Amino acid sequence: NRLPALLKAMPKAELHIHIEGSLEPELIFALAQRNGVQLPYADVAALRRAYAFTNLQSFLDLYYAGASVLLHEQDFYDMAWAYFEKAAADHVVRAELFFDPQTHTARGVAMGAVIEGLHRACRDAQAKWGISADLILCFLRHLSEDDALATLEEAMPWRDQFIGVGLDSSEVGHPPEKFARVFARARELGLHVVAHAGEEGPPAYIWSALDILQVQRIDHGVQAIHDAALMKRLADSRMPLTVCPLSNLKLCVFKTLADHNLGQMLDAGLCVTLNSDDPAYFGGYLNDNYLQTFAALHLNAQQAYKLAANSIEASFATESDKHHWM
Ligand code: ES4
Ligand code: ZN
Repeated sequence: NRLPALLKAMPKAELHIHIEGSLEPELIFALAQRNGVQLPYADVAALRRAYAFTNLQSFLDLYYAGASVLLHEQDFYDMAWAYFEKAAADHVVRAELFFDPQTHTARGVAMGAVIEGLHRACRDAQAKWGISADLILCFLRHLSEDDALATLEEAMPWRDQFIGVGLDSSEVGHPPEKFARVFARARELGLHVVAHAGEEGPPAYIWSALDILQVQRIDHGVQAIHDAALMKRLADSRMPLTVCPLSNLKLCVFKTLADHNLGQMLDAGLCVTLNSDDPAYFGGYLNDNYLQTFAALHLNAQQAYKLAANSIEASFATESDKHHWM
């Protein structure tokens, strides 16, 4: 059976990775020491033991605590560089990295330190491994739209160092329409627009991400399965869904990987892609997501090619790069 070798070697794009979610416990402790930040965990093993999540919020609490060790431009660089080393090993040719500036600026970290550190790592990854990489600035949906608008304005001096905006954090109770104005502004600025929708939230949140935010991709979107008209809309428009199976498993969206609806979404003709979300917290990078999901759902080589091709198609790379990778 040569499927695992194919899954590993295929050139693929990763379109749903929160770079703060790639921060491994070892790097969290190294940065805490370097920056003199106190952590409420004795050591790496104690932190790792705390990674037992019951839902999205139980994860987010630890994810924001972990990010508190990031203070300086070099910290952001080192975090992204560690991710690119994994991505290169997984044959990722294109990566679109989410980052959460509000998590950092709220602690007094300069916007420039965040964006410049991450952007420098993107450039160096291109030079060292030929990975095409860009940044997507995400708004925290548990905060206000005014806070998001101020964050977008604050990032404008670095407009050429990110390609789009996204929407993440606690979904239920914070529907996409809460961010209608800031997404309209982002679109006016020529930024790409994506949003998390239908991870834990209802199909209605996917409809409003499409119709009100006018997103170009839906992040997660797995709850679409409960709405036949929405499934038809997504299929007919070839709207990409950035699905993250190991994330869904760890956050108890599905009871087991065998229960995941990826196979049904592929069968329904959706433009599904596979991604790692927060690999340091969810137990695997991109190839782990491919390997474990294919094993659990008994997917085949044709579906492997389909998912990899979808990831390239759904990316915001140039048409010439896409052509080169297909
Ligand atoms: C996230 Cl899994 C997930 N969902 C929503 N927001 C997030 N931020 C980081 N990981
Ligand atoms: Zn996510």
